[in-house]
Amino acid sequence: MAEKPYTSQGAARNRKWLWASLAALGVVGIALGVGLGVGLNVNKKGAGKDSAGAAGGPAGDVASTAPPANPSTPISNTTDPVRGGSGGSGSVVTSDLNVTFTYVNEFGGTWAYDPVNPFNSSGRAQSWTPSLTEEWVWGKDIVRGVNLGGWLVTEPFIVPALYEKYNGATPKAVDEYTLSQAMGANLAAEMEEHYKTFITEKDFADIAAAGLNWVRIPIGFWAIETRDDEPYLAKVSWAYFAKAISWGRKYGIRILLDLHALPGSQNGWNHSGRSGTINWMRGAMGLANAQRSLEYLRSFTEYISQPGIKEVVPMLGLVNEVLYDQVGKKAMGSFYLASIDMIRGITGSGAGNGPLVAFHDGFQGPANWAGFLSGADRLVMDQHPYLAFSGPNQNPWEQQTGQACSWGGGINDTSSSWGIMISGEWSLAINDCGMWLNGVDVKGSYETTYGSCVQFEDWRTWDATFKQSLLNHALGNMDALQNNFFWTWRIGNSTVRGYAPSPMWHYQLGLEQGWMPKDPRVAGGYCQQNSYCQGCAKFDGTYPASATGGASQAIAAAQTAEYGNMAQAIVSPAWIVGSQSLLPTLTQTGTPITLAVPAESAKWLTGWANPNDKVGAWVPVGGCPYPGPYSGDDASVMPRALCDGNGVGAAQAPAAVPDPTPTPTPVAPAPAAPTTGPLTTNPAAAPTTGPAAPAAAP
Ligand SMILES: *[C@@H]1O[C@H](CO)[C@@H](O)[C@H](O)[C@H]1NC(C)=O
Ligand SMILES: *[C@@H]1O[C@H](CO)[C@@H](O)[C@H](O)[C@H]1NC(C)=O
Ligand SMILES: *[C@@H]1O[C@H](CO)[C@@H](O)[C@H](O)[C@H]1NC(C)=O
Ligand SMILES: *[C@@H]1O[C@H](CO)[C@@H](O)[C@H](O)[C@H]1NC(C)=O
Ligand SMILES: *[C@@H]1O[C@H](CO)[C@@H](O)[C@H](O)[C@H]1NC(C)=O
Ligand SMILES: CC(=O)N[C@H]1CO[C@H](CO)[C@@H](O)[C@@H]1O
Repeated sequence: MAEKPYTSQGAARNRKWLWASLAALGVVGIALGVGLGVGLNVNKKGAGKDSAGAAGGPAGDVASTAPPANPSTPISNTTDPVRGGSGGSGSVVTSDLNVTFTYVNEFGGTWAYDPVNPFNSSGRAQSWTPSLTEEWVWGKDIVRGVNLGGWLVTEPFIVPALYEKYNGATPKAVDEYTLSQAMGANLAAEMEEHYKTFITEKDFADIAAAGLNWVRIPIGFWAIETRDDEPYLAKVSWAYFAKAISWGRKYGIRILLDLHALPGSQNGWNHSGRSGTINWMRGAMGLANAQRSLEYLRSFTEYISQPGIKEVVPMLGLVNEVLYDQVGKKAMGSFYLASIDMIRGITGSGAGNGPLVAFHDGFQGPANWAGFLSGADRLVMDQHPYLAFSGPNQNPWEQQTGQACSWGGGINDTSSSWGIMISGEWSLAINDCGMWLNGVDVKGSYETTYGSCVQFEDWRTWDATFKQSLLNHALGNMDALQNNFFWTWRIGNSTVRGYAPSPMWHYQLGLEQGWMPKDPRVAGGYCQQNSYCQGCAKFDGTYPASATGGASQAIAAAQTAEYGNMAQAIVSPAWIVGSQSLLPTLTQTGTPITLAVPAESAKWLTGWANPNDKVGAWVPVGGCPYPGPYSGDDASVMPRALCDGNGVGAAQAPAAVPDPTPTPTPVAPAPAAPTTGPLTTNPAAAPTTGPAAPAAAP
């Protein structure tokens, strides 16, 4: 989440690098023999599901299903008689940590885990949600989701205790970058303890019991690897994501994998890993960081497209919350298109072949993206409609609920005309109160204007009237947004205050304390019933065919022309314009990274869905110096010449040393330095779409 206007903090201006770009590499987007060798079998059709009310109001939906009091039963002869089995409400579950708890689910949900045949059994979140061995029907089934924020990508306001401990450190922990530095030698132990305890298997059972059926899980690129001196804990969060996949299967919860923190930072906010400048599709390292990002999306895609996994992780979010004003629509769109080409090259197109792919709208709303890549195979538009960050708001909640309801018509129109829309984040907050919501030790606009936020932060003082306002607000949002993911499932306690200090963002607490609905289906029709429904428009459940993997998936030619060149699309800061051919770039000669398969799944999974995908990984060109991944905001690091990859004549000193507070000045492209080999212009500036050729041989 996030959303203050971006403020430059100059944090990345700590190194001066000489750079030079290179010659020789392939086009963006890997190209593969498309037809997937791996059996991408289509799910069995779901049978006997209740409709979740695509066509109707709440009345028919809410008829509750009596909980079957099944005892736990063994599914098959199992190597793990303790954890294996299945059951309904009242049965006893043993978790992967050997913790025992009673499964309680008033909506007819079941859990199931069969270690012998793990991929053909699954829990069911509720009687009205298809299990993972059944098909999810877009337009009929509704995503009622929640984010697992603050877990695999930490945020000060979600896990304040982690950051409070290092508030006095040097540097002060303000984002995961500085937190990792502050933890120092304890990083692995402390961060893994957080992963192990903040979200556990039991949360998946509780999420199903709350009537929810999807989770969105933010993850940082360091789940795959870190490079050079990036301080994040590498690879460990992936092991926890893999656990979440097995929990999702056991309890029947689907997962949206959300790449939330990208190399160089895509928004300059703390939850991108590092707050400060934006160096992704922007600045001297904008192209190289984007190429790295493509490589990470590739590893994720290969993992989650495997049979047995793809049913649990049916959606991949490309990039969380790019800061539109700083990066620009063309740069965003061209990265999205390159990603989609790469992903569909791996998975093939059409229903059942790899994940749906979601892109974030940069807070511009669906009208801004009308027609974007129209015709693309299973492309999803993601918006994060927050009301919290538009100034020191003292309006009554009811008025803001009307605002939320007013979004419903546009969502329904876009669903009919373009494709699937989700609201990947939203909250109950209509002001920016919440401890460290605006960053560590940063006061928000409300506190600055009115002096105190404590009445919104200490939920223990809330009365029934206020809780009802929040509950109504939840219902209005859920009704208008339809396919939605609340941000977030849990806010951790502050050690200083002794309670969770951003309660308007805390789903689980709201459930317990009465400001979140016990059954989210009751939201159906809320806006209409309360006369909030200006501009309401019904969506009849029929998406354009390409949106759900039906016939005619082809991106309109005008769109591929507009967004087909990733390097040329980088135009920020303004000094880049005209110098794109000098942007540092990577080359596809590395070893691709296959994500680790948990030991218990090693019999069934390789981690790599498409054995024909053998293109080299995007890596630095040997012998060419690069600016640091976060340092490209400064014109002084922009190369003046191409690098041929042998270090010969590579580094050309910048024309001038920047003054301490440089005003960005246009950099004239310098003539290429003489080298021993032929210099070419940067091939990354070549068009990126169309059937891609195999990249440069490793
Ligand atoms: C489990 O094993 C026992 C004996 O080894 C056998 O009698 C039984 O049929 C098996 N059950 C299943 C579900 O395979
Ligand atoms: C859980 O208990 C079983 C035996 O009851 C044991 O084999 C297994 O190693 C334990 N797992 C953990 C994570 O402690
Ligand atoms: C379960 O999987 C096994 C092999 O993994 C397969 O033989 C069996 O037919 C599957 N059963 C069902 C009900 O899908
Ligand atoms: C958080 O604080 C509340 C009191 O506000 C307490 O009841 C709860 O147990 C605490 N949670 C944790 C995980 O310590
Ligand atoms: C959107 O369409 C759905 C399905 O027809 C309907 O239930 C809902 O009320 C509509 N929302 C708005 C805000 O019009
Ligand atoms: C400085 C900074 O990046 N602050 C952001 C930290 O994250 C919160 C929550 O997402 C934002 O509101 C801040 O703007």
